[in-house]
Amino acid sequence: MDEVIKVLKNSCINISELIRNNNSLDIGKVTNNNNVSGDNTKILDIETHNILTNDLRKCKYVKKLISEESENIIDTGNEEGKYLVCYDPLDGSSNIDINVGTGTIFSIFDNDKIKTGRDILVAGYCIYSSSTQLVLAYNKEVNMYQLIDGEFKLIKKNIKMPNNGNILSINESYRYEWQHTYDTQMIRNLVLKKYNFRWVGSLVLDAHRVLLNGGLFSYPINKSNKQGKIRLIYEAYPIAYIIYLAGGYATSLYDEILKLGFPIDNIHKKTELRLFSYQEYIDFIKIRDFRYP
Ligand code: AFP
Repeated sequence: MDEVIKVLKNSCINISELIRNNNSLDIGKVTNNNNVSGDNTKILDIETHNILTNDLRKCKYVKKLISEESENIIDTGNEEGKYLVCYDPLDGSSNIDINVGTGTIFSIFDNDKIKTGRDILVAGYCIYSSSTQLVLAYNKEVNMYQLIDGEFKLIKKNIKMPNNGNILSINESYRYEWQHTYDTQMIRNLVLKKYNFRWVGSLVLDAHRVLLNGGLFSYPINKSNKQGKIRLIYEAYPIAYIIYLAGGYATSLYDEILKLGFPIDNIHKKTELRLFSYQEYIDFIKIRDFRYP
């Protein structure tokens, strides 16, 4: 396992270098292809997919790979391989060319023991923003590292989320397309409590804020995204695992994300995603289940 984590760390360092040393307008250009989810693929999406896929293929402990940018599961052909590694190589592609933060999200499973998101062995993400930071959930602990002088140095150990926050993170431009009123009611309640809005549009950064400062992130289903927009295997599961280990909550409307079955026959399946610290979770459940206030 340590070997696989080492490979992921190195790939993230290489991606960070690629982003910092190239013209963001060039690497943020759209290619002629859409990915399997129908998103416009940018040059950096492909380059980051290639870095991670080539590096992980060479690691003899890795058996299979699931990437946002590959239609099918990739078999590495490694005979000793034991692990499945799932990744969104570059989350937040719409932010590349305007130099707003992006990230890589990943998780590691034992390839022969996968039923739900609860079977994750390691989850993590790397943020490429004003600094490059890695968050790793491993051995029941969430730790945060920063890339300083070419190495990831531990800067925060055993992260625990606060009981509540003061930020509300939702793309309200879909308000009239939401399929129910719970989010609208939640927004009203939190605004009355003086919460402030923030929406980066890169899940990895919006989730990072919830992890460190508490609050709410919500991406409900809407008319254009009838199943939700967040990809279950390589976005929602790993973020949910990290938030959960740090004491927070990650759900769809009714289900815990980590309890959702692993969609092996539909690896790009999408879901709703809500992330909460404790107080916001309680508030949301009251609205959803008791129509309160
Ligand atoms: P990709 O950049 O990996 O395709 O994912 C972007 C994303 O799924 C997620 O990171 C954001 O939270 C969400 O899209 C933003 O969506 P909107 O543009 O609809 O606000």
